[in-house]
Amino acid sequence: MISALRSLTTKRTFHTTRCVASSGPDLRSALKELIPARKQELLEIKKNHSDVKVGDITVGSVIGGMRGNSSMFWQSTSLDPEEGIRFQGKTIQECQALLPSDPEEHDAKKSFLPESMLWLLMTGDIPSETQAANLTRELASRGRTIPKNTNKLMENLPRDMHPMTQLAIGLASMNQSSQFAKRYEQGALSKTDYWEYTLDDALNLIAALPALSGKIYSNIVNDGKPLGEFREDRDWSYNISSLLGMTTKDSCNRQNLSEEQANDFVNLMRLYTGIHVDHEGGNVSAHTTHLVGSALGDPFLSYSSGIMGLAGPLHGLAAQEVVRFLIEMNSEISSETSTDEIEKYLWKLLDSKRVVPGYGHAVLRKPDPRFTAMLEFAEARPQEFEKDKNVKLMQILSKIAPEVLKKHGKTKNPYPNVDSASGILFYHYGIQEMLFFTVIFGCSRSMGPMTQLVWDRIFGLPIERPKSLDMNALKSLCHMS
Ligand code: FAM
Repeated sequence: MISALRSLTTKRTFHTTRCVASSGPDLRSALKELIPARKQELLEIKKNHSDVKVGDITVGSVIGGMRGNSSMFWQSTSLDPEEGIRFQGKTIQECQALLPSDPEEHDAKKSFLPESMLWLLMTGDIPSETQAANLTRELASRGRTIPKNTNKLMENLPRDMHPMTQLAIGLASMNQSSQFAKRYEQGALSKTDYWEYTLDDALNLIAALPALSGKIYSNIVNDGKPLGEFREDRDWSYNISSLLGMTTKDSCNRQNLSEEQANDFVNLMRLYTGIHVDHEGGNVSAHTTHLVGSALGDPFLSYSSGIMGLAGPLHGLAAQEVVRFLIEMNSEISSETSTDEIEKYLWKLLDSKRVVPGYGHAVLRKPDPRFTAMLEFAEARPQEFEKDKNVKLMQILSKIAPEVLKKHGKTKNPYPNVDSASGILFYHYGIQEMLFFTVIFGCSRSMGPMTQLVWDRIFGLPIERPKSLDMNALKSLCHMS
C-alpha cells in the first residue's frame, strides 16, 4: 500500500533550497543574511517582468471558487496536483530524512522537529542541529508564559464553547501584546522595520500555542484545571503533548499511557504538526491570514481570522468528520474487513448526497502524501494499532473508497486526503473530544502563514484587493441579454 502511494508521490525533484545555508545562529540573524538578495530578486521581477501573463481567468473560475486562478504570491510551499506538497522544494520524505529531530531522543522512529520545519519555511535552508536547537529553545522561552489578560480570558471562557472559537479568541486577545501594532500605533515604525516586529509577534504567537491549546483542552475535559506542565527545556510538540495530559513525566498522564505509548504520542504530535504547517497559499486558513495581514493587521489578528477559516467542515474540521464517520460505519457493519458492507455504506452515503469525509481535494489529484506519512506512522507500530478496529477501517477504506468515488464519477480527486488518517490516530491514544482535533491542526498551520506574513512585510507587499464582478458584468461577458 505504502509503496504504491509513494510511487505516485515522488516523481519530480525541485531545487529551491540554496546551496549555501545561512549561518546565523538564530532566525532573525539568518533572515538578515537572506533578505537583500531575495528582495533584489523580487524587485527585478517586478521591474522587468510585471507584464508577463500568468494565465487566463474564466467565468467558470469566477463563479467556481477561483479554481485554477494562479494569482497569489506564496513563498515557502507549493502544491503539485500530482505529487502533493513540497516545503521549500522538499517532499515530506526528504524533510523526514533531512530535518533535525530532538537530539536527546534515541527512539529510531522519532519524527523531525516542527521547529526545524519552521526554520526551513522561513529561510529555505535545512537548519543545522544547532540552529534547530536554538529555535526550539527560543520558542520554549517565548512560550513559557502567555499574556496575563489572555490567560484570564481563557480561564473564564464557557467550558462548552467550541474549541476553535476559544482558540480564535485567545489569539485575537494577544493582539494587545503585539509589538507591531504597538509601534505602528505610536507612528514610530518605518516600512523597512515592519518585518522585525512581525517576526517577533509571529514567534510569540507560535510559541504560545502549546499553552493556549493546553488551556482549551483543560477547559473541555478538566474544568480548566491544568493537565500538565510546560518545560522550557523541551520542544514545542512535547509541551503541547504534556499540556494535553499525554506524557508520563510532566503531566497527569490522563490516559495511563505506557512510557512507549507516551513517547509515540509525542512523535505523532511532531509528525502531525510538522507536516500540516502549510499547503501553499490558496487554502482558506492560509489565504485568510494573508488577506487580513495585507491590511497590516498584526499576526495575532491575522491568524485568529485564519483559525476561523480552519474551523469550516470542508477544511480543518474534516478530521473530526472522518472520526465520526469511521466510528458510525464500524457500528453498522459486521466487521471492519467486510468489503461488501463498506461499499454499500459508501453508496448509501453518496446516494443521500453526502460527501465521503477525508476524500477529495480542491487541488491535489493523487493520494495526499501527508496521508501516506500518517499511515506509515501506524504501520510502523503494528502491535499498538492491530487491535484498533477504527484504524483498521481507515486503512481498508483507503483502498475501497477511491474505487467507489471513481464509479460515482463526480469527485475530481477520489483519493484520501490527510484528514482520513490524522484524527483517528489521536483518537486511538485517547484524545477523543472531536471538536478539539482542529485545534491541533491550528497549532501546526500557524507556521506557514506566519512565515508568509513575515515575508509579506520584508517584500512590502500591498493590500489585497481583487476586482469583483456582478451578474450584469458576467452576463455581458457571456453575451447574454
Ligand atoms: N465525497 C463525495 N462527493 C465529493 C467528494 C467526496 N469526498 N469530494 C468532492 N465531491 C463532489 C463535490 O461535492 C462536487 O459535487 P457537486 O458538483 O454536486 O457540487 C464534485 O464532487 C466536484 O468537487 P471537486 O471539484 O472534486 O472538489 P472541490 O474542489 O469542490 O472540493 C473538497 C474539495 C475537499 C471540499 C471536497 O473534496 C470534499 O468535500 N471532501 C470531503 C471533505 C474533506 O475531506 N475535506 C478536507 C479537505 C482537506 F484537504 C483539508 O482542507 N483539511
